[in-house]
Amino acid sequence: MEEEKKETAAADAVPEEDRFTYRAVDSDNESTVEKADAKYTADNIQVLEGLEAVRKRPGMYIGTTAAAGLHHLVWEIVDNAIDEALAGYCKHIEVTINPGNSVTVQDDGRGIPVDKVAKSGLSGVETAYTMLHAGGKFGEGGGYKVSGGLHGVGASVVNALSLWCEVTVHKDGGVYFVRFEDGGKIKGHLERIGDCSDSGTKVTFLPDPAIFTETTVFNYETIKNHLRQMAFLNGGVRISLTDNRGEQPQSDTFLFNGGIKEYVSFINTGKTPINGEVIFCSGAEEVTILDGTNERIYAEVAMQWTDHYNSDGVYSFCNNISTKEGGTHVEGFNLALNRTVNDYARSFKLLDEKAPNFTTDDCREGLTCVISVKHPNPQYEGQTKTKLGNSEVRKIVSTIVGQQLKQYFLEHPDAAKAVVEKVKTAAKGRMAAQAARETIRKSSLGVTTLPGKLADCSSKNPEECELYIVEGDSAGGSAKTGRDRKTQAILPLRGKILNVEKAREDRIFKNGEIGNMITAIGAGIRDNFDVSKIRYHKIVIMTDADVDGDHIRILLLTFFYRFMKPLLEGGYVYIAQPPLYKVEVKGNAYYAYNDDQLEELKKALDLKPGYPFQRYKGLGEMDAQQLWETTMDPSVRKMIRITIDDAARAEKAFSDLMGDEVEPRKDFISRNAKFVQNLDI
Ligand code: 1YM
Repeated sequence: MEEEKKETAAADAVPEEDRFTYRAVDSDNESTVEKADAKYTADNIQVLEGLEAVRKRPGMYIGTTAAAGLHHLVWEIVDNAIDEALAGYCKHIEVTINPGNSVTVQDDGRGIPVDKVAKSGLSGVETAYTMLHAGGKFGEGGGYKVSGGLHGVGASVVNALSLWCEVTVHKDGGVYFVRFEDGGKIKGHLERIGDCSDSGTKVTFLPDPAIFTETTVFNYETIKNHLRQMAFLNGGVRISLTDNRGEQPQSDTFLFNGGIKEYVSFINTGKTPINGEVIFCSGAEEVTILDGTNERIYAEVAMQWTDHYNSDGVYSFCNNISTKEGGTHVEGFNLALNRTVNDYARSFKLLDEKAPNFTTDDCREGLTCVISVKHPNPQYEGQTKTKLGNSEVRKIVSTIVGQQLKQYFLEHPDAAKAVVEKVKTAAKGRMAAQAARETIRKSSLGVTTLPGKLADCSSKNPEECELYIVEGDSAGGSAKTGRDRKTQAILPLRGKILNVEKAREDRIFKNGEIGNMITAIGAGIRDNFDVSKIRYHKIVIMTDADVDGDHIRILLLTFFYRFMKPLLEGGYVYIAQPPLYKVEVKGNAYYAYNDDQLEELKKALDLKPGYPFQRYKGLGEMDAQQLWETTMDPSVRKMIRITIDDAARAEKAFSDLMGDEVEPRKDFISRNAKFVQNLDI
């Protein structure tokens, strides 16, 4: 029985749910929207529609009813509180996970309006929570809704998908309360239940298990990561999270007065900056939107170069939503970055007159950058609707960055020169790498000469083929002898492979061990990597269960991450789990993969204290037969499948590990080592 556990190799930089961004699609109701609009403009309530629609097709509103959709409910309510903060009225947001998995979100803003809304005949709170598409603008007006993409539908969607939902508003000296049940039915109208001298909104809801059939259990880490990101993107707002489900409450508080500047520092933890502090550019521009009113588009960009070689460190957002596919804000940034760096280098004669301009990729090597825009009417495009399409944003971002980065360079000549040096090195590396890549391309086109160290398998069907990358020649020898020759290939690695996080690309290609891996896998690298060409559908990293083994494993994962990302995305990479102990009783061998198992084994076999057992210090101590029986035989082995769910999270994990500071690395390795030990319970 094969047991393969999924795990990500990542830490916690950017939240998981960034993978999906869902927005309500309301094509069915387009005509209704227009009619209703004309009728109800006075109150800005767009469509008064029941919540049954949401319960009937929850996926349309929250994307999925699996765990991501469940958490989406929290994001919706938090978004409303963040909007209130962005409007300038709220400083603190508290999220609490209650026993029983209801969630409370509380803010200290103005409180949702409690007055009657003429067109619905209900209070503002009831309107917001029971009417689909109730815009957020009844009452005093002020700041447009920027958080999330649902434009005010959030509250009613959450209510529709909850068993019950309670809203308490403190406003104008009164405490008001309303409760909804069974998917949003008002259970006694909004009522004044007391007096107060503060203001704010508190919402508690319990997701309906009839909708969330997969799970109704909230994940602390998921919520924590999301709230941290919200706190980075909305500097100055204090957001705290408490989990009261366990015996001991757990809690975290996030407050980043530096906003996205601090986000960049956070992502760069452990890396050595090239240009000192984080560079910050920001600005706003007035635009006239469809209904003739003027609104502002805000843009902020924070950036810092480090001595790393990655070129994927640009994270972009619109209205607090991650725009994974980029868009006009990123284009505007790229334009300005390219122009500013080239202009500076040329005007200070840092670039040879005859040399071609630096490319945008050259300028982005080692750059970590967060771009955040707030737009009253964002248009999303692309396959996953995570690409910002508004063309006016290109100009706004490029103007802001163009002017302010130039200014920064002029005021900080040392930083500017360091950046240009870095970009120059990147350009050189790019040219050297181009040449090296050409060599590799040719080699993978022609009759592939497989590396001499590779003991290939006989099957040519990649689906059943496995490549074991084995630490050390001696373990490699045992693996070669013990394996199933038909489906299992062995590539021994001698010592440590090059740290690709730190090394220049051209050096990476020249490294023998890496060259062997590229040829063995046979699908090229980077942009030319073609996952359909891989020669093995399982690539298994088999290292010793010690610190060196951990290190080699991480180096290999970093290599795959940088050069063959689709391998990780497709779940083709595994980590073998060799046993730690062997006990021999009456000629039979028993294996334990961790300390607990060893204890269980002693009990099960009824061994006297002091009965001898072997502790494996390395793979090399196992003979071919043992290695096969314990670690390679598909019918008994345990392996961990590595997947990368979130590129940014992994980026942080890898660079924490590979970066220049020792502490995060030690920390990660020990965490990681523990994680491996705890696996096979
Ligand atoms: C815990 C969730 O919803 N706070 C909140 C919401 C609103 C207001 C203040 C508010 C807005 C306005 C005027 C305005 C509103 N939300 C909605 C809707 N916290 C939370 N705090 N006065 C108060 O925008 O003009 C309507 S008002 F529709 F989004 F739910």
